[in-house]
Amino acid sequence: MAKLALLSVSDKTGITNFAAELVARGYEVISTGGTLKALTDAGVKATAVEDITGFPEMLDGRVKTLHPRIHAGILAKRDNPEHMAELAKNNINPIDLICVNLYPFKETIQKAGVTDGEAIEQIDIGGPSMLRAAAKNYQDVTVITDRADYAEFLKRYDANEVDAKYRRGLAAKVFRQTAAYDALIASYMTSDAFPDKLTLTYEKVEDMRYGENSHQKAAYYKEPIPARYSLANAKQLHGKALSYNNTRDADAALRIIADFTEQPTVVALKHMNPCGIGVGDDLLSAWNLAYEADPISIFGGIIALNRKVDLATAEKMHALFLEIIIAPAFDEDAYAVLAKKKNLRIMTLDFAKMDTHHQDLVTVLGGALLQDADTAHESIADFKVVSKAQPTQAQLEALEFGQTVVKHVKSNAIVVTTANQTLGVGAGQMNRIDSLKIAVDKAKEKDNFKNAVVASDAFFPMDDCVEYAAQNGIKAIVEPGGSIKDQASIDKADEYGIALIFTGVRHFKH
Ligand code: 93A
Repeated sequence: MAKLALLSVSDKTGITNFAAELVARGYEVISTGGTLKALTDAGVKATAVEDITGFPEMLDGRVKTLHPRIHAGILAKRDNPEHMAELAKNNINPIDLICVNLYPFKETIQKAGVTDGEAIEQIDIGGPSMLRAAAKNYQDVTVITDRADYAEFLKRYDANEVDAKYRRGLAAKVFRQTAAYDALIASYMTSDAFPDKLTLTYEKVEDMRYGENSHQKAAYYKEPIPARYSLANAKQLHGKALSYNNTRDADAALRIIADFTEQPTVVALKHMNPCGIGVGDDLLSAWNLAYEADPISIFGGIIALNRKVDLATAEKMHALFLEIIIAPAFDEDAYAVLAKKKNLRIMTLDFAKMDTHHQDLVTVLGGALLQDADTAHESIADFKVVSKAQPTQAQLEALEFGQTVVKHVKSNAIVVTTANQTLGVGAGQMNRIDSLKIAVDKAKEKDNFKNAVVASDAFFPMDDCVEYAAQNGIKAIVEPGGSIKDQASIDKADEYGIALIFTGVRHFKH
């Protein structure tokens, strides 16, 4: 009896050749409607599934292969005499090879204007059933769902190396594939932002050279349909592949720059924290401000710019060692200058305000935490002056800028800023006063420090922060408030004539 192969594929790339190679190796091919047509059109001999099942395809193709003559043929254990006797009794032939790829659900839901009905119709039922049956019975059946495996299978077949280990690997691939396929359908159908099961699916982009450190292995995965505004949709035009740390830093820079749309803005970032942010009338002046904010830390930094990069700005950046430059676009001459550095990663992304609701997932040992991303934004209208001193308009603008920046800094976070430049960033200290000291001491070096204000990501637990800020010449502070010792900070502000503003919104970023 000839070996049977059932071929049923939506993506027909390479299928006629694969089928012909199977026939050449003595297989008899069974096929469903569209696949059968492709094969017979190409002159490859194949039998219609209907001729095996004795049933026509039904319900607009919803029922094609869902039949005991197919599924018993796949699932029978060849070393189980009772299984084989049952097959024989019912005149069913065992099927040795299943080659199936599924209805294009992912591609369908991405089509503009697709209806729910059209999407639902692309949920494959018969395909996954055959794949899973064959994968369960991998000891006896070879299952192929990835067309990249066609050539490998034939090679192994010829070398007599289609062994159980190889078939188990193909089976595992099937379960990953059907799990991912179902996960996407589940997420399409699920409206609960925190469902009872997190059905994630990520696709490997690439293996990375290493992880956070060279002794750690790593790979980069992306969502099957990544958000429009995400690193996964950025285009790398030039330079070395992004490292693990680059990828996280670039993501952090993109999250910050998304909060600055109105004016030309440059974000310089190191180790997930902004080291300099400048807002200017043009990109060059924004660059100058971001650079001068911290000319030391910017070395080896990640730069995000929210406008098309011009030659003058490119020349400034070219003078420095930078890891990544990402912008909506580059002027041709600007790109030419930057591309002189072989390794510099030059990337583009269509910048638009990251206004869609999104969630962040982090892992802990044995679990994961999912939360809404911190997209809250407080502007001057949300500020509540709690001190006797009233802020000037200029101070209010600086406080708003500081408030926008500080939520992107690792807690405990303090930033000292003007209305268009960070002067000092205190990040990731285990107490607030140390962050404040780092930020203020750095800011004090700057000529324009006299107009500087302080923004804090969380409340002051005692009055020492206001005291230190005041002692060093700060005139206005914004913080969420909410400490049981708020009054002590307010009294201290009044003692020094500082304008103190509460927002009521904390922005921890751990
Ligand atoms: O509609 S189905 O869920 N019902 C089935 O019985 C069935 N059998 C195979 N989809 C089914 N398939 C799928 O049809 C395969 O997974 C494959 O993607 C596609 C191939 O159809 P055709 O050969 O007609 O192009």
